[in-house]
Amino acid sequence: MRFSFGNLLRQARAGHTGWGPQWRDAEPKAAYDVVIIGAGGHGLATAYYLAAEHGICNIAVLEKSWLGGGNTGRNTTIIRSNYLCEESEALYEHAMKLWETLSDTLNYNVMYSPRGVLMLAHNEHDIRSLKRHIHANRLAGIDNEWLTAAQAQAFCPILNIDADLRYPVLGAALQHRGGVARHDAVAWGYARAASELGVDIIQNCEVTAIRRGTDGAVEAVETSRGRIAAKKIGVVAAGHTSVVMAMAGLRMPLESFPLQALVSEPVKPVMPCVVMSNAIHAYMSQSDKGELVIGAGTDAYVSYAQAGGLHIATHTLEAICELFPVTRRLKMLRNWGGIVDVTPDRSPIIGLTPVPGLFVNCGWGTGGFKATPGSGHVFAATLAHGVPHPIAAPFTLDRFRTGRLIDEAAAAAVSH
Ligand code: FAD
Ligand code: PYC
Repeated sequence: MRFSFGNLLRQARAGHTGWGPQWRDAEPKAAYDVVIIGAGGHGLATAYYLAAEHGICNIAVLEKSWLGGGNTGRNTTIIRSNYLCEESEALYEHAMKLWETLSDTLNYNVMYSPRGVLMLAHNEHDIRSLKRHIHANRLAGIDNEWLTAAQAQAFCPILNIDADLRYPVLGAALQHRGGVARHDAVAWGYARAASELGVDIIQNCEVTAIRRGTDGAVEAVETSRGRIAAKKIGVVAAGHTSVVMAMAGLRMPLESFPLQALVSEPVKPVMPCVVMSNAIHAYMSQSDKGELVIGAGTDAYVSYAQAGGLHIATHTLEAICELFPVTRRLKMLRNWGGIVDVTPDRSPIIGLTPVPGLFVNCGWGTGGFKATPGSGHVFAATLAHGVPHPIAAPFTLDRFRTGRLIDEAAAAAVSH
């Protein structure tokens, strides 16, 4: 649903009178069919699809702080499906298709804007890697095309393609259907829609322990607001997955890193698309408020600090000023960080665990926002049926034992 006064009126008539949180804040009950740990976009989407598509509504989504306050509210909202491996193409394309109708599905404007994502090549290696992705994507029916430097500049006129740049632009891959959405609207939209279907969303409720019965299966969680029983638990606690899974005695193949971003003061529209560069660790788009949204690579060291190293932001801004000289005199308004959990093959883990009743959805690293609808959709089916949804099936925890990895290091698009 696009913004229009007609749509506003429709929302008002349906009892949704404003822009912002309108879900029901619930008190915890003693027991639920399913407990989801983490009220980020993925956890809320999972709860919504469980209720909407599988008829399971006796669900609690437990959040240690405020809804959407984790990576969902901290990311730079880039959406694309130009990944390399067939398994990932299926997953991210599934999400992309859901994005296209998400505002209608949720009756909430998530401001999805497919304005095009341009990924720059600065050296021979980048050219080969991006072209390999383009060929793989086109074989799978996913749009992605090669542009010369001049064509890239025609698509994004403020891009500097001078040959004497430190990292000259030699060409770019363009996914036209890629773009951005409004991150907090995604969290709020899923929260409201799930809440309307009877899901309990419980904020300020930190899970501190996972209890297992004599058969080893999960039976309850201990929280800062008391014990809650459940036969099925879904862990969707990006950045802290290892901590939560350790409560059930499981060690995860994950490392947690800070990833940071910043926004400039608002200016008139200057940036028509998203531009990313893996080689120089910087990317930029423009929000609907006019702020230039700029992102950096991860810190080099593991940490749970929700802020990245200042030297990383400085390096990113140097690169941005070189690529987009028009930004040189802009003031930066805000800088923040989130904690991303990264797997060895840079692909997520979605599915069952060795503990009966315990399911996990994690390891999205620097790139899980784009997957939010698809991730929630396939994880809900997996939780409902107790077997992996076909699209989720390759993304097992078990692949780190069997060696059937899904290497997406080059598609991750942000240095990590
Ligand atoms: P979160 O939104 O982090 O939700 C997890 C929730 O679990 C949190 O709210 C947390 O408080 C809660 N939690 C943790 N422990 C507990 C506990 N013990 N009890 C209860 N609750 C708990 N991805 C893209 O696709 N495109 C981008 O442009 C992009 N840019 C990014 C930029 C930055 C700066 C960052 C940090 C990330 C970026 N990402 C991007 C990655 C993306 O944000 C994440 O992969 C995605 O948002 C993860 O969503 P989630 O719902 O799994 O996690
Ligand atoms: O996955 O596209 C992405 C992304 C961009 C910035 C951070 N992640």
